[in-house]
Amino acid sequence: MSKLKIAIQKSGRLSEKSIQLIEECGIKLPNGGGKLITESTNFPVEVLFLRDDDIPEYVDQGVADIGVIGENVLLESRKNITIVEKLGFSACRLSLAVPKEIDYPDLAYFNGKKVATSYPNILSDYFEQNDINATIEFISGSVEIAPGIGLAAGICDIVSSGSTLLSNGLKEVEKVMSSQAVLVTSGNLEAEKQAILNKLLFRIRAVQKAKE
Ligand code: PRT
Ligand code: ZN
Repeated sequence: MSKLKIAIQKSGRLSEKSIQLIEECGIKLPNGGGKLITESTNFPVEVLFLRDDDIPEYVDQGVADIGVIGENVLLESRKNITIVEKLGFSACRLSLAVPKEIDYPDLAYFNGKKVATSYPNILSDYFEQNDINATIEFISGSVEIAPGIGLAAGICDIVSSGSTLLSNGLKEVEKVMSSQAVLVTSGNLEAEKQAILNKLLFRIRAVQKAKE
């Protein structure tokens, strides 16, 4: 019998909630051990633990059947995979921010400026849609320090409470997108796997309903 392969984040902001979701669906996972792949003992699923950025590619290639990622990572990946369910956790937004002392007029402020981000695809689409001509500087982490060290005039990064921006002397000026954790699939599962996914979705919806 085939098993549904679920890719979740190995360690980070989505990990705990992803495992919790699986367990709340009554799916037992053997605990710990630092394994990268594990099987449930009472439901036909296999869980793959990966970096969140790699999940879209794994799902697109069919190495994993479904995955749990933030909408920001999904959109940035530009992969042809679809959301099957919004999961309601790890809510955040992707926003543009500038040094707090800037007298920010509107989006045109970014014309001719450098903006640092880990989300170059989403940001370039956003600038293009809004007719802004800015230079995007890709950095993979600690984006918030870019304006302070003179690398960029502003940044585009994930914000949740806003305290990271504040402590780096920045202020949020535009929201580029809202995000939450979502369940994704490539959309071409074999019948047996689709049936397992349907069963899983039924349980996820029941769990979510119970929380309302
Ligand atoms: O190692 P791996 O690549 O798997 O993990 P990662 O470091 O890329 O991702 P991780 O674990 O930081 O975040 C996973 C996902 O959680 C993101 O893709 C978002 O969808 C979601 N999420 C929710 C967040 C936040 N909230 C968040 N606050 N992702 C990042 N942050 C960071 C942000 O980058 C900034 O540095 O937290 C800081 C801002 O937080 P506040 O509360 O100070 O505003
Ligand atoms: Zn990541």
